[in-house]
Formats: sequence, C-alpha cells, structure tokens
Amino acid sequence: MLTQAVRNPSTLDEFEPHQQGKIVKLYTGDLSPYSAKVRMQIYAMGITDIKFELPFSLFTGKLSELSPIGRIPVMEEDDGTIIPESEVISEYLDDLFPENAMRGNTPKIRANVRLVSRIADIYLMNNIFMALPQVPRDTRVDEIRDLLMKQVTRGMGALERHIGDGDFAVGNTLTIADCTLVPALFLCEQTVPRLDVDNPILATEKVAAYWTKIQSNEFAAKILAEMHKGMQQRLDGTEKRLIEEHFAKIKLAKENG
Ligand SMILES: N[C@@H](CCC(=O)N[C@@H](CS)C(=O)NCC(=O)O)C(=O)O
Repeated sequence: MLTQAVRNPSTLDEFEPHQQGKIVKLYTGDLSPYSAKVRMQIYAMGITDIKFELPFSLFTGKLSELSPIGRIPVMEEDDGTIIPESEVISEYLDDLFPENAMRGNTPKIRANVRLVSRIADIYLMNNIFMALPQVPRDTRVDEIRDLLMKQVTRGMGALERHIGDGDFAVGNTLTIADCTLVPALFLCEQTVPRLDVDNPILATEKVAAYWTKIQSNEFAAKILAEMHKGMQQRLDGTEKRLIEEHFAKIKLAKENG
C-alpha cells in the first residue's frame, strides 16, 4: 500500500507545472514516423506553443551535435535542455500536462496502452526501418529483408490479438497507443510493399478494421496528410532540392562574410 507523499513547499519546484513557452521546439520531419507520433500527441492534447523545425543536420550526419542519439524527434526547452526519443518525449508531455494526459485512466488501460505502443514501435516500426536499405532491388540482400519481415509478421500477429475492437487501439478514447500505431501502420501500408512484400495489415481482421476507422480521426488524418506530403517530396525529388537549397544558402552566406 502506498501512502500519499507530503508535499513540502520548499520542494515544490520538483512539481513545477508547464509554463507557456517552456518547450521551444520539436525537431521533426514530415515523413519521420517517430516524429509523427509526437506531433499527433501534441495536436490531440491541444498544445499550440511548440515550434516545429526540420533539422537539416539530419542529412549531414551532424544531428548528434544537437542530440547524441542523432535521431529525430528531439525536443528543446528554453534553458537548452534536449530530450530525445519519441516515447520519452511522449511521457514528458503527459507529465507536463497531466490534465490532458493520453495514457489512459486506469492501471490496466495504461498497461494496454503501453503494450500496443511498444508493439508498434519495437516490433513494427523498428524492423521496417532496419529493412529500408533493402528497398533498392539491385543491392537487396533477400535474407536480411526476409529476417526483418518475419519479425514484422510476428509483431502484427501479436497486435491482432492485443488491439481493441472499438474505434481506438485501446479503450474508448484516443491514447498514445493510437499516436504510435497510426504512423506504424502507414509504414506497413506504404513502405513494406516497396520491399516486394505484401502489406502485413492485409493478413489481419481487427487491425485492418481499426486502420480503416482511425484514418478518419482528425488528428490521425492530420499526421497522415503530413506523412504523405513527406513521402511525395522524397519520391519526386523536392526533399533533395530543399536540402540542397538550404546548404547552398549557408555556403553563400559564409562566402559573403
Ligand atoms: N527510438 C527512436 C527512433 C527515432 C528514429 O529512428 N528516427 C529516424 C527518423 S524517423 C532518424 O532520425 N533517423 C536518422 C538516422 O538514423 O540517422 C525514437 O523513438 O525516437
């Protein structure tokens, strides 16, 4: 049995609530599924004072100068604090805005939310990400692709058994489970076929029904539109052009002193 901790006024700063403008920036990218997960949470929680920025150092391997892990999303605060890892940022947002927290209201729901979110992250997104270098057919190593896709199939099988039957992944409201699952299912649908493997959602019933329903949720629709835009820009060369223009501008500025 836990007893209620006594709040000593002299240690109140440990419970410091969110202050407007405290989080200054989320380093993010339209197509990045881990960033999309955090953006969906920010939209759903109604947080409006976080600026989004694409860190161009991501494309030169220098993002680690900002965040040692070298991956997006990364959150930056006004005192220079850097918080990487989507799940860590996600929990931090819940801690800062407990009245809008998106992890569910009972221990059992919270356990299920964390479980579905982990399946989407570790067993789906992570394996699909590691398989991305196998997209080009001329350099593909079939054994690597097959090994990773087998893990995705296993993860999808587990998701099929754990996902709820309603409009949301867990329970009757939008939670972090949905925020992680929506970008993960986008990857299954849009990226896995580029590895010449069937979209794994097609082999499911509950996940497929969920996927059809959740796409009309306003926050899911918003990040899916952003991800489609990012995908379009990558495939039609716009992303490459924007990166080149960015670095050309920096070079020119340096040359002009
Ligand atoms: N575990 C990390 C994964 C983040 C991640 O892999 N981000 C990708 C973009 S979606 C990235 O920054 N990749 C750059 C790289 O691997 O160098 C999280 O949950 O935030």
